[in-house]
Amino acid sequence: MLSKNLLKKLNEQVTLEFYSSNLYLQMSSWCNHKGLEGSAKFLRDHANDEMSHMQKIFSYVQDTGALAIIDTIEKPIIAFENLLEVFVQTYEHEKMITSKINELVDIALSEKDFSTFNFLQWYVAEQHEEEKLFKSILDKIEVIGLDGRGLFMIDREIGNITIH
Ligand code: OFO
Repeated sequence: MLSKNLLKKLNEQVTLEFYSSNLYLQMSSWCNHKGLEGSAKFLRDHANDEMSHMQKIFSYVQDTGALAIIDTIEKPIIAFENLLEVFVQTYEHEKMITSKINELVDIALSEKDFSTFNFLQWYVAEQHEEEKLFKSILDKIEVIGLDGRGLFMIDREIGNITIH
């Protein structure tokens, strides 16, 4: 059985994963609008991935016999300076999510809720991959640059990334 505090935090994470999905979906629309089809596809796929993160926690909360609650989902940012800003934002966002997951793990451990601790290990590994992925995109942008054909090349590269 989940403690009151852990239930509250897990439900907050459900809402946050919804926000992640909306953020990436909104970013994909910005990319599409700018003709950056590769990045638009990648971000749209990633938005779907975030929905699966949400669903996993939603189901876990329900499986414990508790009530999963979806709170108000914050409106995502809609305008960006350029593609670099989009991916700086994604990287910063993922680092924030990692800190929220770590917080959850910390609470589960301190409450000796080993079932939830075990459940959260998937998210710990996932966040490692997510940060690595978005950092690698930033590194690519830095190497290739966004000037002239660089933007076309980087967009194609991003479009070729497959989401696991
Ligand atoms: Fe991008 O990992 Fe969930 O939020």
